[in-house]
Amino acid sequence: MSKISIIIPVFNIEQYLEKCITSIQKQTYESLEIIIVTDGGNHSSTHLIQQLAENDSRIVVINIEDNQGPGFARNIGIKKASGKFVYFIDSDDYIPERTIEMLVSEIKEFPMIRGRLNRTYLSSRDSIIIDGLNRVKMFTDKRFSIAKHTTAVNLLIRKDFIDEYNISFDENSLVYSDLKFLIKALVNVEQVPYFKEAIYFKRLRNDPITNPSLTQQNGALRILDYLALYIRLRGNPEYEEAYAFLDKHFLNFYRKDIIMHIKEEDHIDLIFNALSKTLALMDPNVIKNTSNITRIEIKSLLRGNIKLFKRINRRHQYLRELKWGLSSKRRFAYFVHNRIFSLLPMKKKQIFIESFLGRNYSDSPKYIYEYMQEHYPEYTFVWCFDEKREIPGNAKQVIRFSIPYFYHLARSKYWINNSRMPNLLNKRKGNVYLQTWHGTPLKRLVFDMDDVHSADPKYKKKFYNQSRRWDYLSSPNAYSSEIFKRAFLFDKEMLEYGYPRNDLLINKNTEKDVNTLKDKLGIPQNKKVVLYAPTWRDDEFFSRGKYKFTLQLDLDELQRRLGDEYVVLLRTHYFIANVLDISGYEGFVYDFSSYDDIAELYLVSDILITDYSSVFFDYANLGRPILFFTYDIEKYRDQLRGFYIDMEKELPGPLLYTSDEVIDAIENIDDVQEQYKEKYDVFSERFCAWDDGRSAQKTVEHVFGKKD
Ligand code: C2G
Repeated sequence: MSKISIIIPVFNIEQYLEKCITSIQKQTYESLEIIIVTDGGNHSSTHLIQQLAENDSRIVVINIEDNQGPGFARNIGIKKASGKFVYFIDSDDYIPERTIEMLVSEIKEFPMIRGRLNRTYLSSRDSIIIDGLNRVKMFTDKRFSIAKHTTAVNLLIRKDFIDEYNISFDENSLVYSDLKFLIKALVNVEQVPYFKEAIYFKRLRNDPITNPSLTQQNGALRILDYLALYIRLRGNPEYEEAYAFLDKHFLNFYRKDIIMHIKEEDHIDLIFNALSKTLALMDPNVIKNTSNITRIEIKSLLRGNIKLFKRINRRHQYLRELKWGLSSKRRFAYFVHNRIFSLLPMKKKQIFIESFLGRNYSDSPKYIYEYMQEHYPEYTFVWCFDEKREIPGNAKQVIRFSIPYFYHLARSKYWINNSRMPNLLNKRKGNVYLQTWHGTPLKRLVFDMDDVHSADPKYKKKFYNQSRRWDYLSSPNAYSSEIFKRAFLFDKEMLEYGYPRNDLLINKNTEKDVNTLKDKLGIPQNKKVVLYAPTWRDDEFFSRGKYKFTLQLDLDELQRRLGDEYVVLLRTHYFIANVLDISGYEGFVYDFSSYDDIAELYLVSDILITDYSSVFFDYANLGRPILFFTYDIEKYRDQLRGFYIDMEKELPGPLLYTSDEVIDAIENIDDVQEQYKEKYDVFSERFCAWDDGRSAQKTVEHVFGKKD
């Protein structure tokens, strides 16, 4: 068995490293030398690496004091390698267990072999189905295309070939050092076998904001890095055979990457000279097949005329957006919003307002609206819903994503929202955005999450962009303020006045009001009420934004044991797309999932059952008993989200795991309440202290100014 040296450069990567190394240790091909090159950084993984090395004699650790980039680290690794072949893997990636075995079995007499990559956001995806037939393809003339993604990972290459041609990574390039390695190797071979199946997991980092991979880093630096490398390669006759590939690669980089970066005109200044100088090296024939506007733009670059270039770029960006806008109706609406409606004057006293993605008239936006209707009549409102509805006051209504929706968004100086607004919407200069959010966090939020298991893996990046538009953020308690700052990377004004949505719970908690509400809801006054309001699960969905919920409460048993005394209100989270089947339970179970305002359901209920939903933080304002039906707590806590508080210790009610336990607790609710009294008091003090029935007023006064 020939020895393989696997080289792994490590830099500030603790979170993913273990998965990477264990995937190598589990290889069916065992004759390995695992060279870990730690490349300066914060040393967070030192302990882990030491531990791994102690238990596996195949691991060799090289420590570099100062960070000098992965190219430098890999070159050191190559020098140290004593195997017949070298293989590169990145420390945040991992491989299925037969990868090395398969590469070794197919390399035959060739100097190197490459395999496909499978890109993934999750750590949990492991296995790859390999059918074993016709799996290797030979690259000859088109062999340079394997350098297209500028990565040398998943390449098995002979050590004596590396030495013979003195092949190395470019140490002056931080991001694209692999390109030189690949080009130098490829000009010295005629054929490269290539595995058609993916045998390598490349991790797509879900957090390009606080934990970016190299290619996710700052645009200007990355672009300058690329340009300098291109010059070094394109100016070297040794690589003549690769010139055509390099030119095409550069043009693509320009069209896909540089163009995006210079959407913002100020970004041009920093890269203009380097870009102009670099383009001069490119074969002019390469641009012949591009669009007119790209050609004209590149010509202005070659002339070194920055003013002209900026002008053409402006037009080019406009045309690109228009082309994009013409590709679908929805996109066209965004185009019209961003490029046309946003040119119209802004209405200084108009407020665009929405709650839970237009799904209902509820939550803090509702209470802010109602307060302003009474006390700030000079403001006009545009409410956004997914269908027209009856609401008090004289607000205009628009349907989400209709043309009037985009029109009023652009014209309203103020936006009030409790969840997210579409990613593609530009915020106008002068717009003021009050984000009220929708709950004290129990489950980890955005930048406090590791893997993202929900339907949209780009969640963190999108969330970041969306939250940059917020000017004010409502906070219900000091605990939330701290989390919001960190998890949302929020550094603007925090409005620490409690939740306007909870004003009702303080101001309308009287028998008379409760009975009036019961009549409005159509539930009997002579029965006690249990409200079941669970949250959604990140990994249970039909498609993006459409989640699935399966009822685990045994309604038969519930009715049998509690039916004389109680009625049950079911309330699923607004992400849940399926309707629960409650036929046969009429008069006992009521489905209020699509009812507007959960605060009214809190008021009429005597007991709340929930799980990991933030509803209990608000409900605690009422001082009534809360039960936690947490049948899947392990999965939820350990795999999906993780919690901010210790559910076992800090909750104001018991954790229950079966339907029977829930029923038992309801039957003995006085004992439960007594038992949790102390915890309940501590809990309310910590989370409900700011809710004093005047949150809407204080919030409005802060944003819109106090009335005399
Ligand atoms: N909600 C509801 N019905 C449910 C669950 C929730 O009406 N069955 C409403 C409540 O107002 C609740 C809010 O939606 O406070 C948020 O719901 P969570 O279950 O807490 O879940 P999520 O939308 O993920 O928000 O910081 C809070 C977190 O972000 C949670």
